[in-house]
Amino acid sequence: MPISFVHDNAAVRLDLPASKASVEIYLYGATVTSWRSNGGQERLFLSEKAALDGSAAIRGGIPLVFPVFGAPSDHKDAPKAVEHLAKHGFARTHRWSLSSDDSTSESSSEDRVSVTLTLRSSELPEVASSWPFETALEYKVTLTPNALRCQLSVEHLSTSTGGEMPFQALLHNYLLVPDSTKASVHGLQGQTCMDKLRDFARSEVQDAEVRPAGEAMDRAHRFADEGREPGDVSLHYNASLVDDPLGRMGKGVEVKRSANLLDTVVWNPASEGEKGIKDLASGDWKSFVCVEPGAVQGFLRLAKGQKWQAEQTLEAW
Ligand code: TA6
Repeated sequence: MPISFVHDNAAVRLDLPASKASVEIYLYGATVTSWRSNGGQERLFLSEKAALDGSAAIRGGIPLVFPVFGAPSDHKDAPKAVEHLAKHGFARTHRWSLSSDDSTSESSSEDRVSVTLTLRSSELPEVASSWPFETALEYKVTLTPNALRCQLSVEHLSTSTGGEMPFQALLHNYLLVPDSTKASVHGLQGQTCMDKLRDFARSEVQDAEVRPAGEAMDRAHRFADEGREPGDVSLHYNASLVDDPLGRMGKGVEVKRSANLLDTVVWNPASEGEKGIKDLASGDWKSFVCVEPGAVQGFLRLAKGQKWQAEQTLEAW
């Protein structure tokens, strides 16, 4: 079966047996927790200490950030409507539903399989007090032998009683790496970097590669020129520097995205930062670099009845 339920029905799994590619998505948060590309190599980091019982956001994989990135107070321009939201919003901390559309033959073939999950804010009683809009989220995940496509749609329902809906969104990819001190992120040169760990200081990225190199990094990047597309960003494992004698991991992961995801956040807590994160085990910081496409500087706005769509494709190379 290309689509099955796993982990006591808490997650859905897609399989492409011929290529040994697979993906697992927890309904809680619609969080992708495992992506194995061609040959079966895992590409995402998932903490051994991650809560998988719906008691907290899942540490690892691809948590979905919506409708605010970080704490509302991180944003000078945060609209009143997001003021009472939890860090990274509510999408990652609620159980989504499986859409019935994926039972069609279109959603699965020998080299492609998809599933769609949905979440409606009006069905989440505890969100109603902090989010005055009726929002319908749809998340389609498509697996092909060497890539994972994640499509997010945000609809501000016409039945909503609020005015324009302000929001941010981001795909918080925890990319598995053989050694984060050796890994580098390419494609950010010339972008303006906003450094959360240096009081949100701004500077231009001069180098062709950005390396966490063992120091905590928490930065959002975007081109300063209005309307300039972000382009693709890639994570390089720098395999020649790390212990991967069989070369099983390949060279890295390419992060492609729709042009409306203008920001790329790069995050690694390093050894110091990791100590404050209870669902990371000691040394986990060496196993991932987060490369996160999103729209997180300033707020997008949707009028009632409007839909916003964005997507990323991760490709192993
Ligand atoms: O994407 C980077 C970031 O916003 C960091 O500031 C860091 O806090 C990280 O996300 C993880 O956040 P979490 O709420 O999952 O601990």
